[in-house]
Amino acid sequence: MRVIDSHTAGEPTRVVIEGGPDLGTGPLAIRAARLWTDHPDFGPSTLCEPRGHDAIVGALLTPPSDPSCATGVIFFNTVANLGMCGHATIGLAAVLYHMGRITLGVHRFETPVGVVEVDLLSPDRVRAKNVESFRHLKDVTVEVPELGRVSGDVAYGGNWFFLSKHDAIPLDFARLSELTSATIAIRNALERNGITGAGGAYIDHIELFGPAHGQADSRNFVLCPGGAYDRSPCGTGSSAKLACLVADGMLAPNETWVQESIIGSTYDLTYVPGNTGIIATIEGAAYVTSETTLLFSNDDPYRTGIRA
Ligand code: PYC
Repeated sequence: MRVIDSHTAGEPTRVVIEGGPDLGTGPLAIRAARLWTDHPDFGPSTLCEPRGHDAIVGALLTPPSDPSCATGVIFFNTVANLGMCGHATIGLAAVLYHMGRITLGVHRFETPVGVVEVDLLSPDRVRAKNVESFRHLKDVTVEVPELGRVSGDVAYGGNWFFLSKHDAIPLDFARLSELTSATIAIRNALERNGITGAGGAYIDHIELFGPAHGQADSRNFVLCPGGAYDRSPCGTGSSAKLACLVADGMLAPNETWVQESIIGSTYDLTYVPGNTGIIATIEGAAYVTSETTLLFSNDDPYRTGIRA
């Protein structure tokens, strides 16, 4: 299998350019579902140790159903698909440019949750226009045994998020393991209490906010599906954050919001109104880090990755 790796604001993406599974034809959302039903070992083989690690997001290229798109893409991590992925969209644009498949300028990518538009400003600087983001629930409170009462909003930015200003643990890089345990406890409590996104959607991302350490408007810590945290400010999570700010009347169209991640990297975000929510634009930098052929020996006991 041939892959090209990059990172966007510190968060890794692995684009599968050759050797991925055949998902057949049909709408991209159906093909994306087949990735785990028909090929359950593909994600862990490609991303888990010993060939990767659980923070990597995969991007499987597949033909688009919409001919105006440069490619179709299915984002996945070691445990599940992601509907959209902001950092991986930015990384994908940088990788396709590196491969000579796209030029600088505007291109469309089809994801299982809608078409996103990227503007490749330079070989490593990308502005990505996300699918529509919106707030679903405001000020939900949940009892978390390990933490007490935690309040936050439920919002969609291409994935489902619970966004909270819970400040018991400072958003410091040195507190990563406590932040990870706390956000896993919040996610479990939401599930136990039946708190979901629209239509019963599982909330698989938890996002905590606090004051920026640098010049940004805010700092975040984002737990991704599974147990990894986002090194970047999370494109879909920042879009969900903007939707909440806009719903509270705190951000005007085209005003820039700078979101800082737990490692101090930043995205510049703006929005325009959508049909019921907002269309967020995420601008950040991505760098190609390697071109690799992954090998899978039949004798290798960890052929399909090291898993719990
Ligand atoms: O940038 O949207 C994002 C993202 C989701 C999970 C990891 N990164």
